[in-house]
Amino acid sequence: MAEIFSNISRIKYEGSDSKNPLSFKYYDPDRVIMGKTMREHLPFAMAWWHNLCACGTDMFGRDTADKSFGAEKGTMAHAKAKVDAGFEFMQKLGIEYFCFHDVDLVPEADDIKETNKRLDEITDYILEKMNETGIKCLWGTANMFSNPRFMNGAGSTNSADVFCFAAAQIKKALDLTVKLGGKGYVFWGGREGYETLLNTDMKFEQENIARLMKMAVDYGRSIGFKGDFYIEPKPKEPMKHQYDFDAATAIGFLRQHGLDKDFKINVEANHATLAGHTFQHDLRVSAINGMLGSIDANQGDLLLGWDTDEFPSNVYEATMCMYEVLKAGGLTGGFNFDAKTRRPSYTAEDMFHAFILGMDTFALGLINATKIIEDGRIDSFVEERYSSFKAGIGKKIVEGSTTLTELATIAEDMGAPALPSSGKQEYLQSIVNQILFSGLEAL
Ligand code: XUL
Ligand code: CO
Repeated sequence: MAEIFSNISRIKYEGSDSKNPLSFKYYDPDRVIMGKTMREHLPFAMAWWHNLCACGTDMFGRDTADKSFGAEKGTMAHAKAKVDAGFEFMQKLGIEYFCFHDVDLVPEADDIKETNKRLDEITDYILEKMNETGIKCLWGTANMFSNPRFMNGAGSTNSADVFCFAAAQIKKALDLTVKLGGKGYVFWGGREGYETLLNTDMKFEQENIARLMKMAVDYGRSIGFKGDFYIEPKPKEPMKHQYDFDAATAIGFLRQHGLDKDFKINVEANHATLAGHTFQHDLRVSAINGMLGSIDANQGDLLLGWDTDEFPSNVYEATMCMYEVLKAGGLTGGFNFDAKTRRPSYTAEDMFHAFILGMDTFALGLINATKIIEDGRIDSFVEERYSSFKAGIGKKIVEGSTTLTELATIAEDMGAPALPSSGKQEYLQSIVNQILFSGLEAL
């Protein structure tokens, strides 16, 4: 088989002084940090759809990138060429996982039985490549948003026939995820939402989504799927309002329907910011509920109100992300670059630059987050900030051994309470800067 990215060799760690564009400056897979290698801390994944399928088309213009990989598009030969390209790409970058939707892998036929045959054939080929290279599947999913039949959603559709079709796709995608040894299975409810409440029975739609998810869990467990199911929240786009608005909403839904033992959250940075949160916020919400599962590592543009799916370059965000991940004891999933190169970055080399950027950004995030934790000033400040609840009446409140009446009496006897201690936000922000940029004085 001919090399596809023949002018690019394996990307190596060369350190921060290197000017070689095709090298890692910070991602050093074998470097040990807090008892684990960077590779173990950062199980990176390639998103099949963006990296091997998306060619730069947007609402106003057609493809800029050529991802035919030497084969005619829309054919099984092209599906195989994408596998060849994908595995060569991952090997050259040292990416250990991939994520896929069913329809990323093969051209969809009119008849689902024919699509499924194609999926069987391509996953046999993918499995061969996995065995040859040691590359693994992070998660699989079914695309239940592109085909016009899903215009009103999949679980939330008004058509029982479409609901059946969604079930068939989930069943097959679960079969494939198990076949490929995937660690997780994702539900991103792209069209599970509404355009107007004038035509929508919200309660019924949400109950139907839960019914579909329950059937998926039952089926998955029956075929030996031991991994996590994930909801990937997103507040809008393509729908005006999506039911899995953010981590808190999705967690409430999972608990309401008894799905919380089987599901965790797949937090996507750009989705969190679309919901009006920071990336760190949705990570924290997931973590404190024991549901931080996996991450779609990308970033948005805060000046734009849509999902730009950029490769992560923001070291502050990556630092706070890794701070949350380290504090939560790591992920059960991994870091999937659900990201695409910008439309004018259309060359094969740009695909490598993008992953180098993303991987180096998260390596920096990991190094910085470790420094913040080892420095300890932030954590001890937060600890100290709540110290009034460690003794006296504060302790009684936490232990549940007081009453509203006792507290009211204390308040009445105290006169005006002293102001709470300062939040010291600016001081804490300067600690973060000091930790991130120490060493620059050597210039
Ligand atoms: C869309 C998105 C999806 C999911 C998988 O915004 O993030 O690609 O990650 O369906
Ligand atoms: Co995503």
